[in-house]
Amino acid sequence: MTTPASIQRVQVIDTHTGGEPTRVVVAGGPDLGDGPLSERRTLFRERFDHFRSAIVEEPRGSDVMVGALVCQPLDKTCAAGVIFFNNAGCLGMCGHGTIGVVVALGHAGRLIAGRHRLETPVGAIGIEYDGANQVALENVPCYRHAAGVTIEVEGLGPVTGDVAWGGNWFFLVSEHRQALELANVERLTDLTWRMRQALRAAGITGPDGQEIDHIELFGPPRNPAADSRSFVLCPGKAYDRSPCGTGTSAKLACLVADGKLKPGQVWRQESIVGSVFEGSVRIENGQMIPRISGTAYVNAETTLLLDPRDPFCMGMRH
Ligand code: PYC
Repeated sequence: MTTPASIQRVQVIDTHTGGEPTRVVVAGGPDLGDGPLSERRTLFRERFDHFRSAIVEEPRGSDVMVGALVCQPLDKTCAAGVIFFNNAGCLGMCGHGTIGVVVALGHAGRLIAGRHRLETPVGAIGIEYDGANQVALENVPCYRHAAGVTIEVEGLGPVTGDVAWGGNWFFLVSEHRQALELANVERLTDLTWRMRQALRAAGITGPDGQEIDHIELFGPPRNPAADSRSFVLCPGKAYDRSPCGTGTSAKLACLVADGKLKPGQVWRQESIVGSVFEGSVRIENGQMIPRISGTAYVNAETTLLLDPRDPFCMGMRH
């Protein structure tokens, strides 16, 4: 079979981390130059949004899919650079995605067992890889920005939560009277989406005006070995099937700030589908460094074809 030369070929490795998919672009992505990853992410956002949607949105992907563009690092102590994206745009960092990228690179023979560093647009992170499916990552520093913030949520009334950073911005709510069950995801999605809108309407942001675009609800775990169960709403309205690495980092920051967790103590966070991440923090130069570990599996290695004759080649919105 022959295919026209104008068809763009993109090599991907698909993984899932605790049920949450990551599509890792290992070849055929756009050339973003060799500047800082934060600048390359801006370039990607401004000039290659069609590529983002072609990789993660329908008809090749879905709202749940997170993409990871692997690139050359600027920081030569890093094994690779990575830019994460989803159906809503680019992410600062992505914990489940990092675990997926490491396992994908291991699968491709591009990373061996041991300690490495990965460069992301929000900083370099440390990783420890067992050479198979288990990855621990040392995330960017996490912190609680604001405690006990009350918002008025349409149809629900006042809701109080904390605003914290774990590589993305989170609003963390423990008092919500909702059952954190898969059977309840439509309601949980609707309520957390309304919380996000209420935060926006109230002008509650990160310290530099960043939107709080992830919402986390916490409740008792089902798994007796876990400390807590969570539901996490992502920016594009999909819910995270994994316990969310950046969200767990934000949770750790709040627990330590409240004196409920000590540095070095392990916290097991269960997701809405029952997958578990282990987390802990250590303090370095007064900053809280979260460590998150979990497992990922490879689902597919394939070549995506971007055929300009296809009316939905770049997704439904491009
Ligand atoms: O694991 O950090 C994470 C994450 C962010 C969005 C989806 N997963």
